[in-house]
Amino acid sequence: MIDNRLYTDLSLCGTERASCDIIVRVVRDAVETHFAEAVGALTPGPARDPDLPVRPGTSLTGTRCRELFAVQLGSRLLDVAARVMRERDEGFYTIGSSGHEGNAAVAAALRVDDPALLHYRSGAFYLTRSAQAGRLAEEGLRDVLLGIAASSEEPIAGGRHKVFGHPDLAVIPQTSTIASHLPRAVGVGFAIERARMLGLPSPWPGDAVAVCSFGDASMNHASALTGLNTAAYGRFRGLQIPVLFVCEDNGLGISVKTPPEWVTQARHPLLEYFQADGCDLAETYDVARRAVEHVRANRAPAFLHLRTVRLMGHAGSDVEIGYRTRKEIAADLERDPLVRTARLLVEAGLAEPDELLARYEAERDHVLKLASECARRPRLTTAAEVMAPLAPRRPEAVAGEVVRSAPAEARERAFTTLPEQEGRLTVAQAINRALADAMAVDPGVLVFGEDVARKGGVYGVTRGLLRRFGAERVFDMLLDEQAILGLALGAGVSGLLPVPEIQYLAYLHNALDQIRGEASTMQFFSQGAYRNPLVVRVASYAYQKGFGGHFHNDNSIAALRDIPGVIVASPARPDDAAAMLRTCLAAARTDGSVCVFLEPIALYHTRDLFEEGDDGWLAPYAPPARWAETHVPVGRARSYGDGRDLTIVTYGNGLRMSLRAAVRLTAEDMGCRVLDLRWLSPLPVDDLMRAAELTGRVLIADETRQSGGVSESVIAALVDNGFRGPIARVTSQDSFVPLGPAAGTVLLSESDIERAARKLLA
Ligand SMILES: Cc1ncc(C[n+]2csc(CCOP(=O)(O)OP(=O)(O)O)c2C)c(N)n1
Repeated sequence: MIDNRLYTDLSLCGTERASCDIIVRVVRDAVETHFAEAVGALTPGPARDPDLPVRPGTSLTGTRCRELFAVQLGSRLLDVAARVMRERDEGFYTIGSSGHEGNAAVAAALRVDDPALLHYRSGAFYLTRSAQAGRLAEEGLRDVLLGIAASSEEPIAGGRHKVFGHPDLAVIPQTSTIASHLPRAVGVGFAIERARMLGLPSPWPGDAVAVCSFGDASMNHASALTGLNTAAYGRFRGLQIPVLFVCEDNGLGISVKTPPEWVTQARHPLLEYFQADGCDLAETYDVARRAVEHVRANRAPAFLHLRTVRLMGHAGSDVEIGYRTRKEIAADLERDPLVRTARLLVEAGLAEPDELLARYEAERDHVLKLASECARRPRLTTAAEVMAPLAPRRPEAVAGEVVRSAPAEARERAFTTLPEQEGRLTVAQAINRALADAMAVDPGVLVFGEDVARKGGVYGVTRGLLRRFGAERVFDMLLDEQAILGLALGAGVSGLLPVPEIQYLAYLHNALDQIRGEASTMQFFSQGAYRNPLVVRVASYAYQKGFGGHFHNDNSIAALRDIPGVIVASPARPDDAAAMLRTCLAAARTDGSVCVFLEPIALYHTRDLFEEGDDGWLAPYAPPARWAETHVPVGRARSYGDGRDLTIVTYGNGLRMSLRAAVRLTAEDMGCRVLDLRWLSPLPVDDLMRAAELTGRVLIADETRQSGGVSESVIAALVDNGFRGPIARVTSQDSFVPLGPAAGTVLLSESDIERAARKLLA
């Protein structure tokens, strides 16, 4: 029975550190005491053959049950250790798995090579899988304890976070953003089948099942709904997506109750549904096996609903008594899965209560000793150490990869006329040809998004790719940017090279977490063991003629530029667009880079620069033999003109406007040079400084907004690096872009640039 006195004390606790320590201890004691009392009271049954079912009607044998009890116990003691470590200031993470140890049976129903994306309550799953891989029990425990201790020796995140992950166990680490891994899990399931279909190598076997677990409250999240819906939609359309969703339903999201039966009622109707009492190991094992078998055999998604409990609160310092009744807490304890498995063993005559209690104590000592050892292991001590795996950059290797072109026959199949023989191309045409070239050389390149296949994109950029490369590699997705990016992340982590398209920049924002929280953190939290190479093409910026309004003319990229490690490319000209796309694809392949490729919609089909009919914005497509010399490394700008009076720093649409303004100014003896940044993250700081020093005066022409726009960083870079000359900037307004001619009132214009330049030169 739970000790009510202790919980009464708890309600008096404040949130000071000392009080928190008491809370942590009291809650831990309550769970441990309950285990001892409940197991001590069990009545042994007649001895059964351990090779037979541990209980009539189950497929779980006594031997397997004993093994799984061992990992369940290990998982429970990791939570105990996390709390003890916290009390000693040796541990930094106390969200535990107590009450969810039934997920050991889910792991047992899967294979060690089935890719797993796990909920943070997956201690028992992880330990089971570790044992399945032939590792010693102690190794799995140590992995987790090193994570709690934030030690740099922790095998996956190296002390950067406490996650479940291991490259040898096919466990892909997840961030703390609940549910954000479901879209990726669908992508992994999709990629298992797609790689098999295309005959491509994959880290996962062709008959693998992707598994993805999450809590009941998380199931309400938009990203979770995206994952569930995408899998169901794919299935509805006849696609094979072997993904098993496991909802571990403890009825709570921190303090908020999930209405009873909500998960059952709100589950996706098109997903095969399995449910089990997650506190009953034998039942969970039987049902999980059926669910896994369904997914594996049918290559179809399924939803496994496990009813669990949450013991020891949400995390160490959570004062559960503040929002739950004692009766509710006690009812959870009565369902303690560790006690339930102990009962299975005792009633099958496979263990004595005293033996299990002695084992608990011995194992507890062992885990706490391991915890003390782990707490003494090294931690990350410098920013350089912390950041080492963030976004590896090997520019020489990338340059080497850029020149890898498709064999002549493959190119001839890909193009009716080779693009280098087509004459001068527009930006849209150049990107289209570079995509085709990439697809011809690398069968793992997949192009997908909204309207990219049959229609060839709203602006025709992907036109013809479906016909040439087939529906397996060029396909339309359902209308959900999270689904598009999630699929890309799953494909990327599975060895493919996804090139998804986001139809308009504004719509990237409602799926940004897939880049911000998921894609960009993968190498950081796995020390490069897992990576998600990605080139997201985004139709971007304003100045569209005839198709106005904010959402088709968004000019904000602030949310992208502060994501550590993400490459933001912003080509303006056709030749740069093709070369920079090659660079991004090579960086993705070589370094696993996450690249956002911002395509200026208004320049897609632009032909002229200075005068009507001058074709000044067209450029020829470089043949593969010239890809080395035309290579544009990440972080290198392009300079125009040789004026000595003023440097105009710009990019995107600003380049064309600045070049036009510069010609007029130069004609009046005001010598201008124009610098196209081309890369907005990382900024080409060296080129910027050189161009600035050459004239001693800088005008920044920035089509993004005044607040949070690119110009802020350019000014900061100039000042930080010691530029002392005058600096001015012209930007768009801090406004959304209105429909029709009014758009011009809030957007940077050519005359703004010219006026500001004259002022700076006056
Ligand atoms: C997107 C996001 N919002 C909020 C949080 C903070 N948070 C962490 S866990 C949690 C509750 C999750 O509950 P549930 O999915 O039921 O899982 P449980 O903890 O009960 O296992 C919340 C709100 C988060 N991690 N991510």
